[in-house]
Amino acid sequence: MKNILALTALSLGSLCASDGAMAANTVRPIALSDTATWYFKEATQTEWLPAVVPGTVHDDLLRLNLIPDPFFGTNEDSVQWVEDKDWEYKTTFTITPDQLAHDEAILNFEGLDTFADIYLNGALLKRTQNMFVGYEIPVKAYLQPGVNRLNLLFHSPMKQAMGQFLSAGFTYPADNDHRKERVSIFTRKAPYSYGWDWGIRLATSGIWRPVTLSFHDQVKIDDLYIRQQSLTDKEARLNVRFELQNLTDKPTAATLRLTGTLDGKQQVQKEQTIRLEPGCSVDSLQLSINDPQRWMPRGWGKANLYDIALTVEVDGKEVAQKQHRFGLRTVRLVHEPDSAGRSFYFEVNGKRLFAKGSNYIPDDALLNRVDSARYRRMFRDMTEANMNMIRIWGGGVYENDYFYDLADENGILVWQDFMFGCTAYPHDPAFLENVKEEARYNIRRLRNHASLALWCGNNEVEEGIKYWGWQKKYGKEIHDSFVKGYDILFREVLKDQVAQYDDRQYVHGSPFSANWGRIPSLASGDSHYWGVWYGQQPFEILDTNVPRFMSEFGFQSFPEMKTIATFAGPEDLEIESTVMNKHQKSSIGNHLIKTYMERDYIVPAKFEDFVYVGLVLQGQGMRHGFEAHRRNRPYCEGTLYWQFNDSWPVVSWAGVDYWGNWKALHYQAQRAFEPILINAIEEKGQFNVYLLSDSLAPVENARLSWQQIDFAGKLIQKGSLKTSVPANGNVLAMSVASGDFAQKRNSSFVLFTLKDAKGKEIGRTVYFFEKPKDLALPQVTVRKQMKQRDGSIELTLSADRLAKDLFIEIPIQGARFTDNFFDLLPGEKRKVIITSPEIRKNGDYPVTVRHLRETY
Ligand code: BMA
Repeated sequence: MKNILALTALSLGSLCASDGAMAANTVRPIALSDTATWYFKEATQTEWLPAVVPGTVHDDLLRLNLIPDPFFGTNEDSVQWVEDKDWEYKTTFTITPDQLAHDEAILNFEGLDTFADIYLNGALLKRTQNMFVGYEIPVKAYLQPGVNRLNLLFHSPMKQAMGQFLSAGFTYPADNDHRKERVSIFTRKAPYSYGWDWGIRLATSGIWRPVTLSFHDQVKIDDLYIRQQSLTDKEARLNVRFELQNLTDKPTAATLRLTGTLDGKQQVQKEQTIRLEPGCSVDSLQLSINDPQRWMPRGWGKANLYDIALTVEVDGKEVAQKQHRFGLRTVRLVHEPDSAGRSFYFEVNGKRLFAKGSNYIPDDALLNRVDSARYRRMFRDMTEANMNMIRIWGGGVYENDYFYDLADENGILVWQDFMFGCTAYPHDPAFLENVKEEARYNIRRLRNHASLALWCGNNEVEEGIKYWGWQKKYGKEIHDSFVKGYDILFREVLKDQVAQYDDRQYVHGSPFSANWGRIPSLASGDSHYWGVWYGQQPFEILDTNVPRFMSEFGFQSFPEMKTIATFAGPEDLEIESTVMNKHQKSSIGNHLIKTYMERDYIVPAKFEDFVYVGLVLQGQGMRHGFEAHRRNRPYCEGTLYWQFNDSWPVVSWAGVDYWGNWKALHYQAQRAFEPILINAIEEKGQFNVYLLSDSLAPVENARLSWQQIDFAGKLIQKGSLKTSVPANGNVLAMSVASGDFAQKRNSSFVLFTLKDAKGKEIGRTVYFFEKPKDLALPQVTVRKQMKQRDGSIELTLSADRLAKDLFIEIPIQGARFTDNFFDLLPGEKRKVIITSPEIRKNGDYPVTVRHLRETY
């Protein structure tokens, strides 16, 4: 149950440094009560109502039917009052005299959203002002035998920040903050909760992360920091630094034991006895691991993880333990001047890595709904799509520990933004202190994770200051203060915090300097290329406007119909209906989708066909970019699409919708991110076929075969050639005059396959010569056979003529498909497995199939 004062797994932080950096801790907490129940109320009311902790006011109101589902219809509007109120939470728990006899008791709040006054038994323990910081509060002196009362008063974020807003003298350029009084920038609270151009506004309050109480004797481990000092094939040397607290008032002799374990087998152990003076001590032990097994990113090998554990014994008795999983690897951002400008690539274990991935936003407007199954599903979405990197974008939250654990296990590198995005920020001393505390807490919490690759100051703040017209809008004085604030916050304060607490690299912001309107700067650092979309440039511009690292580019689509049906009724199914517009937060979004669709597709008349073609358009367009970025290695060494996920059901740039359904975009990413990709393109009158590999193994004696086939299945011509694919590099395997493929350009395609020396297929691609709207697509009915069992449906599809961009739909949210949004070739028999725990052997599921030609 969630409504308990959880007293299970504990995460302890540093009292020495008065913050709460965490690492897994095995000091057994004593369960005070499994029945503590939480209550909440609006501050001016008298009646207490049952609450669930962790959670938010919105979650509690929704569960009690006191607000309507904010995601449905236009309900967003009717729940906005919640953010203007103050809210109280309370619970009681019982303490025994035995528990009180321990040397210390720690009340640990892992996250409070945001302005909370914490009271225990009539005493004010703390006033908080930062959602991103966890607090460990020593409470032994406040506890009493018998019943103890814990109360929290959450101040409305609007009211709390209104004084700052009014005295600032101007409104900050936080365009994504959907209220006239833009207070968001004053509050250290998830920026997206105030609205975004894909986001509902739900400015939440509440105990959003676990609360625990634990007891400690003699010694408490406040922090365990594992640093890799050197790594060769023979040996890894680690420095393990720890912060210990002697909780007694006498010097204590403590025996420290440090162990390193891999796959359950102990690799190394070290022991040392030290004298701890009362209070805090910082010390370290050296550990060397022979024959180190490296942590490899996805696609390059196994993500090996060692368990590093520290145990403290006093008088032969274990009094404290802490452990963390740790990966041995090197990661370096190579961000150096070169002949073109300035490079931007990750070197992992000494090799250049082409980063394939996406930008992650918080997966829900109500974050407590994201349970561990959902986190695991998201990592499956990443790994199945051959991704090796995720950027945690700066308008959301620093994720919970589980997210980084999954990233470690799955070999997904994490690019971590600090939580600042798309606006200037204040830089007064109080604000900077608050930010420092937030940075210190999160750096210390996350620095042991192998997956963590980079710290980045913010998202698009410098770009805003330079290019978004703020100079004109605000005048020189205010604009100068934005520039000064930027330098202080992102070039000094955060940079210094990273340097102080971690060995990782830091970049002040993303993009580094490039703005899509100013092409020359694409040659330096990472870029967000919005010429496609905002600039209305064709997708083909991505072939030539290639950055060193594409950290964002994107294109919107409506989510598929079954997702739309979760927030709209049949009467709302029009592009511009009031309900659809509530779920389209980009004012120019629909216009741009239509504009691009007209260029490449026949725009369908029916709403659901428009939704479907929009999905296809987004997927094909983005794929063009992925291929261009890979083709341009080593100049360009990464592509992260905007955006991986959604925080509610909405029209957006996402590749995976709120309910976990892959859009065409994510299937196209999966294909374009295959370790070996066949990429055919017509360039300057030549028909060129590239083989693009980021696999560490070269392929010798491979065979590339091609067949030009018309839409009715008739072979026009074919050929093959022997080739090889270099390790982690590209080759132009075939180059012929485009004129060699002059026949039936609008009614044929070329099917490429690549086989290794043993004849195993290692690549496959279908190439079309013309835009979809110029193709003479045939009318065809797709035959389907279904075999059903509990949990899955096996679907076999076939057609005598081409069925282009075929989309299979099943009205089960989050159902997984082994493939979807593909071209069913003439005469081909294609098997697709659909899986979902909801599928029953004898259930009746209307599986439908549509393809492009059916939409006009
Ligand atoms: C990007 C992001 C977001 C935004 C997106 C689409 O650059 O960083 O701020 O949602 O553009 O406008």
